[in-house]
Amino acid sequence: MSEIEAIYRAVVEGNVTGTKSGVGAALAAGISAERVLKEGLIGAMGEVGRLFEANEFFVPEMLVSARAMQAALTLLKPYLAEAGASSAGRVAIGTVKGDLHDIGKNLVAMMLEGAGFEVIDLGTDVSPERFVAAVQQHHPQIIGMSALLTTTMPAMAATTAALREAGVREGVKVMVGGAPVTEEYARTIGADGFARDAASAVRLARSLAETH
Ligand code: B1M
Repeated sequence: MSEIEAIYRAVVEGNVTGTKSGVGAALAAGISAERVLKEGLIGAMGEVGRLFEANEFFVPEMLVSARAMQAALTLLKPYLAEAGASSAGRVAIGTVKGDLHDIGKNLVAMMLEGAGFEVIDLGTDVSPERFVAAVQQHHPQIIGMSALLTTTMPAMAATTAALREAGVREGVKVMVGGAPVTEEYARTIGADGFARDAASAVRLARSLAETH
C-alpha cells in the first residue's frame, strides 16, 4: 500500500494515529503536502461522504473521519503555508448560521494566513448579526463565508442582506465557498467572489484586497 493509500484508508476509518503517522511517512518520503492533502485527505473525505449517502456511514463515522482529517491538517499547516508578505489584508471568516462543517473553512483560513492575511476566525454557525458585528469591530477588507449544506446556503444571502441593512456592505468585499456553492449562486446573492478550493480562495482574496 502506498503512503497516500495508507492516509486515505486511515481517514476513512477515522484512525487518528494512523492518519498522523501516514502523513509523517508521506512527507518523509518526499511526497508534497499538496498531494497528501488532495489525494489522501480530501479524497478520503469524498469517500466518507459517498459512504454516508449510501447509508453505510452515519454521523458518528463522519465525525471520527473529520477528527482524523483535522489532526492531519494541523501537521500539514507549516508545509501548506506558502511564504507571503505579512498584512496582505484582514479577512473575517466563518461557517454560516446552522452549519457546523468547519474543515474546509479551517483549510481556507490556514492558507490565507500562510499567504500573509490576518484571519479572524468566527467559527461555525455564525449568524448574519455576528458577521455584521465582526465588520464593525474588526474592519476587515473581506468577509469569507463557508456553507456545506444546501439548507444553509440561504444564510449567505441573509448575511449579505444584513451587511447592506447595517450600512457596512460598501466597505467590505464578500467571498463565498463550500461544496454546494457555485459562481452563479455567488452572483445571485451579490457576493464579490466565489472560490472552489482553498488555493483559489487565496488568489481571490488577494485580488479582492487589491481592489478594496
Ligand atoms: Co456533513 N454533510 N452533515 N458532516 N459532511 C456533507 C456536507 C454531505 C455532502 C454528506 C453527503 O450526504 N454526501 C451532506 C450535505 C448534503 C447537502 O446539503 N446537499 C451532509 C449532511 C447531510 C450532514 C448532516 C445534516 C447529517 C445529519 O445530521 N443527518 C449534518 C449537519 C450538521 C450541521 O452542520 N448542522 C452533518 C454533520 C457532519 C459532521 C459534524 C459529522 C462532519 C463535519 C465535521 C467538521 O466539519 N468539523 C461532517 C462531514 C465530515 C461531512 C463530509 C463527509 C466532509 C466535509 C469535509 O470536511 N470535506 C461531507 C461530504 C463531502 O463533502 N463529500 C458532508 C473536506 C473539506 C476540505 O472540503 O468543506 O468542501 P470542503 O471545503 C473545500 C471547498 O468547498 C472550499 O475549499 C475547501 C478546501 O478545498 N471551501 C471554500 C469551503 N469553504 C470555503 C470558503 C471560501 C472559499 C472556499 O471562501 C470563504
